[in-house]
Order: sequence, then structure tokens, then C-alpha cells
Amino acid sequence: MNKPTFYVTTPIYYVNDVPHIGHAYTTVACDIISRYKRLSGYDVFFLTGTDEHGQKIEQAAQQKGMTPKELADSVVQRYKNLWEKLNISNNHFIRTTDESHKKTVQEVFKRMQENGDIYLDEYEGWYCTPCETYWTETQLLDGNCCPSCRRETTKLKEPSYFFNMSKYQEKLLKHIEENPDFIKPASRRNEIIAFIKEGLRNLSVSRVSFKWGIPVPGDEKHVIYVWIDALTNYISALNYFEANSELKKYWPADFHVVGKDILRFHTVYWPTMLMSLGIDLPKSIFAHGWWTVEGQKMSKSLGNAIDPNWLIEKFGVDPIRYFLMREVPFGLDGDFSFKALIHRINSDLANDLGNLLNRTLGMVKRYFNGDIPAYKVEDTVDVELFKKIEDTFDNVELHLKDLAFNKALIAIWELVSALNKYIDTTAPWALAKDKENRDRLETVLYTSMDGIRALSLLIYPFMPDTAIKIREQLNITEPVEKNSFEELKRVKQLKAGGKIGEVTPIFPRLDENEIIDNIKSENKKDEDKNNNDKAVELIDFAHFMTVQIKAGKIIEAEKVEKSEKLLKLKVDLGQETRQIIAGIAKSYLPGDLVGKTVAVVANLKPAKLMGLMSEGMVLAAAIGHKHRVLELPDEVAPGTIIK
Ligand code: ME8
Repeated sequence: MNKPTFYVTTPIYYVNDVPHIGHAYTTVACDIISRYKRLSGYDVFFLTGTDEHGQKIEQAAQQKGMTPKELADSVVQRYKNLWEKLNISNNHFIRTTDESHKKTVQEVFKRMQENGDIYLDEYEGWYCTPCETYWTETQLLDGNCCPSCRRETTKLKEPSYFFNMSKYQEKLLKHIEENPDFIKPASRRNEIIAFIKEGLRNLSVSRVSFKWGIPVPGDEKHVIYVWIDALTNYISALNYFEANSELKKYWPADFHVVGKDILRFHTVYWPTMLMSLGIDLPKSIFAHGWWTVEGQKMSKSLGNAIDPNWLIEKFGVDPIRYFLMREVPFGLDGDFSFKALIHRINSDLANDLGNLLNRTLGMVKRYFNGDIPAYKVEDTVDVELFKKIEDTFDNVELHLKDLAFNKALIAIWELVSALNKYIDTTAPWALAKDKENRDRLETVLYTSMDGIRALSLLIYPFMPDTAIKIREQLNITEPVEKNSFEELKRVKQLKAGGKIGEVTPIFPRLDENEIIDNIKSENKKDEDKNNNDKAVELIDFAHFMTVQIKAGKIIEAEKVEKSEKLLKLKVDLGQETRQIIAGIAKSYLPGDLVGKTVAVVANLKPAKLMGLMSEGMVLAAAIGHKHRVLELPDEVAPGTIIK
């Protein structure tokens, strides 16, 4: 019998940056749903990969003195290594530089052109020459300045191919309205409907201002717009246009899982492209929320993007997978904090699950010399427990249909509690005191062990290593994957008679204070090392001159609420006054700063810190944990350039 198919994808990640916890989040989520589907009898295709073309990658490579392909190759390896460490079970890793992908993208472009949906026109935008980037009017700062380097932009035109996207507006709206599962969660669906109703514009789908991309077939001055290139990965990975593609059976995708940042591309550009190509639309696009770290947006410039490799080394892979899925409802934003992580590990994993396994197997060892007991004398508590196990499978199935990972875990942990309670109520230690109760004692321990066997299946998608370890301790050698959901949820499957494996704790308890102190001192060492490393990296004069430093007079200063480190400053820069959020609250009282003239980096990209916009940076020397701002003599007027 042919198994039902299931196709799930992650976004393909840009190679201008290394993977962080946000990328790991999406990929782990897709891994969990893939493993769950395989477990319950599906033929799964799970796709991830990298997005390697475009101006952003070209520029990042230039800055590093590498070719774009060299940069891509090195970052791809980091992604692949991380996915291996995180136990990601993807069936394929697609790169947009793969020849077969490039061929498919050109075929997509050609077919859309043949269908009359692509035409040549002119693209008009605001161009920043130093950044080689077009900006739209709404992205510009005051005075038509570039939002990246703050220099003045010029209005430019270049030839461009356009996709007649507006043609599909009504068809797309109808599809979204008739298919409530097409965009999830529902709040995001409403957002997209409102966006489409404002009116779709035609989309510029080629560029002549840079080279790093897939050429337009027949007009090689143009490269194909990076989103047309990237979105096509979902079908190019299946060799969609090849006559004998066996992978085509997986289309349409069951889920494209994406972060909320790129939902529009997936629910407007992608489906209209598919409509133009006459290809079925994916069944569901799910947008998950955004992670911050200890309350702050993750960013390269703040240096707070957490490296998942480091996390795994410190805490182990399964606790990280568990935490990411348990802590925040999939679809909502969440905050990563070490305190919360350690709390989850200690309470849910070490206490609830770990103790259940230990106490059960400890008793099997003590009372039956490690022989797996049999089910002999039934009581209603056993029947109730088996019913609870079956119900848990049903609930998990229901929640995972909706990618409600945290609800599935809550349901599984209710079973963990029910099993712990079952042991408390049946009190095997009391039964063991009387030989008369031997059969009942066996039954109770069998039931507990069979419950743990069921748990090993339920947690397998989330924590595969732990599930296998538990099964080894229970001495179950049969594979986890089943032929159907019905087979998966069957109870009393544990075979009596053999010997249990070696009993070892699966999750040791962590000491919160010790770990947090440890992390702090490691961070400090890294900071010092980075500072030293930077000192030896030589830059040329032109590079230095891209940093604009000005004298600024601090005219107001106050503490940022709920932050120990940050001060909110108002700084006079001569022509303008800026708000700057500075991490110097541990070194200065607000009042000490007012009136000082300091050195300010004036062309730093604005960033939000604790929800407040910061438009520059005050230079300071770091002496251990203390900061001393660079003060200038009073005669230096605000706005004076420092060279
Ligand atoms: O957008 N919290 O690639 P990208 C949660 N190449 N998830 C996060 C996150 C955070 N703080 N930061 C990143 C691209 N992500 C395109 C996609 S698809 C055809 C092309 C995750 O490297 C999240 O899944 O910027 C987000 O959508 C993705 O990384 C963006 O990765």
C-alpha cells in the first residue's frame, strides 16, 4: 500500500550571516512535524537549504574579500554542521546555486513570460550609489537619505522585467477566503487579506544593477529577482519540470513554515507565481513569531545573536529543542532567557520525566531483579491510565495538525503527571511488602513501563535522542516508526520477560546560579577577545572615513525603565538633536552626563533598544565593567566632525 505523503519546508536561509537561534527554531519545528508524520505512517519529504544570490550576498562577500560562492560555501557548511548537531532529519538540502535549481528558475521565468505575465519596462527608485541599493520612497529618511548610510540618494531608472501580479489579485483573495488553512495563524491571514485588498502592484522581477544571480533567459544583462529565485526552491527541489520526477508526488506542499517577516512573499508573490504557472498552491503557509534574547532584538550589531552550537554544547541538544517548542506558542513572539531555559530543564525534564523513568526502573530492578514484568491483575486505575494514554495520542495528533507544538507538549506532560500520580496511588513499595500482592505489583510496574514506552513515542519527534535512550533503558529494540496512527497509539505493546537496560539519569539537574555566573564570565572573556582581535585587523583610510564621528552635547539624560544598563540621552549634534540609548547606566548617573560634550558615531543605522529608537552611539572606553565616555573640550561646538 502506498503511504500518504507529507511535504514540509523551511525558508532557505541567506548566506550573508551565520545561523542563529531564530534559524534553528524554524528548522527544529519542521523537523518535529516531519518526525511525527514519519512516526505515524507518512512518506515525508522535508526540505531546507540556503538562499545564495542577490546584492546582499554580493556585498557581504566583497566586504570579506571573498567571491559570493566562496562565502556561500563556507556558510552552507556551518548550516549543515548545525543541522547535524540538532538532529535535523531533512531529506534534501537545496542551494540556489545548484545547477538544477538555476535551470528550474529560468524555466519558471520563461513559462511565466510565455503565459503573457512578464513584460519589460523601467524600474524607478531611489538609488544610493555607495550602497548600490535601490530604496522605495517610504524607506527613505528625511531629505531622501539612504536608511542604511544616511547619505543622499538619487532618483534613477533602470530597465526591468515586471510580473503582472495585480492580474491575480481577485483569484488570490478568493483562494484565501475559501481556504481558511491557507494562511495560519488566523491573525496573520487577516493581515494579508487587508494587504491584498489595498491593491497589488506589479512586481519588478529583474535587476541590471548587479551580477550575482540567475540570468534572465535570452536577456543576460538582467538577473532574476532574488525572491523569484528563492521561492522556486520549493518546486525545484522536487525536479518539478522533469518528466519522470518521482519527487513530484509530494506537491502541493503541506506546510511552508516561515517566520512572520517573510509571510507576504509566501502568501502573495509565491501563490500568484504558481497561478501564472498553472501549478497547484501549497496547502498551508504557517508564520511563526519572532524570538528576542533577554528582552532585546537579536542583531549582529548588538552581538547578542545566540549561537545554537554553543547552546547545544552547554545544555545538550534535546533540552534546547524542547525549550524552543515548549516555551512559546508557535505563531507568537517569544523571549529567550537562560533563567527560563534552566527552569524548564529542571522542572519538566529532570524532575517530571527523569524521575518517572528512574523511580519506575529502580523498582523493577529492586523487586524483579530487572526482569520486565507482565500485565496480570487488572484494576480500574490501570484501565483509566491506558485510556489517558490513548487520549494523549489523540490530543497530540489534533494539536500537531495545527503546529501547536506547545499544546502538544503540555498534553504529553499531563501524561507524565498522570503516570507519576498512578505510581503514587498504586504505591508499589507498599505492594512489595506482601508476597500475596506480587501479581498486582507486576501489573502496576508493567503499566508504568508501558506508559513510559508510549511516552518515548510521543516525545520522539521533539527529543529523538532522549526517546531512544529511554527505549534502551526499557530494552525496546523495535523501530519507532509505525505504519499508521492507529498502530502508533496502541497500548500494552511492551514485551514482558526480557531484562531492562542500564538505568541512568537522562537529565541531570542544573544549578542556576552556577550556570549563569559561568555564562557571564564566558561572555566577558569573549568580549575581551573580540576587542583584542579587532585591534589587529587593519583597515584602510577609505574604510575608516565611512564612519562619521561628531561632537555631541548631552542635553538630557534619564534611566531607561526596567533596564540596569541603559540610559536615554538627548544629544545636540549641531544641525539636529538625536535620541541615543547608551549602555553606560552602571558607570554614570544621568545627572553626571548632562552638559558634557562627547564623541558620537553619527552615521550608525538607527536601532531599537528596549523598544526605544537609538540614533547613534556615544564612544566610551571600557575598563572592565566600567565605561568612561570620550569627553571633548567645551570649545568644540556640537556637530564638529572628528577625523
Ligand atoms: O528571509 N526569531 O532568509 P533569512 C525567529 N532567504 N525566527 C527567526 C529569527 C528570529 N529572531 N530570525 C530569523 C530569508 N528567523 C530568505 C527566505 S524563502 C524562499 C527565502 C528565521 O536567512 C525565520 O524562519 O533572513 C525567518 O523567516 C528566517 O529565519 C529568515 O531567514
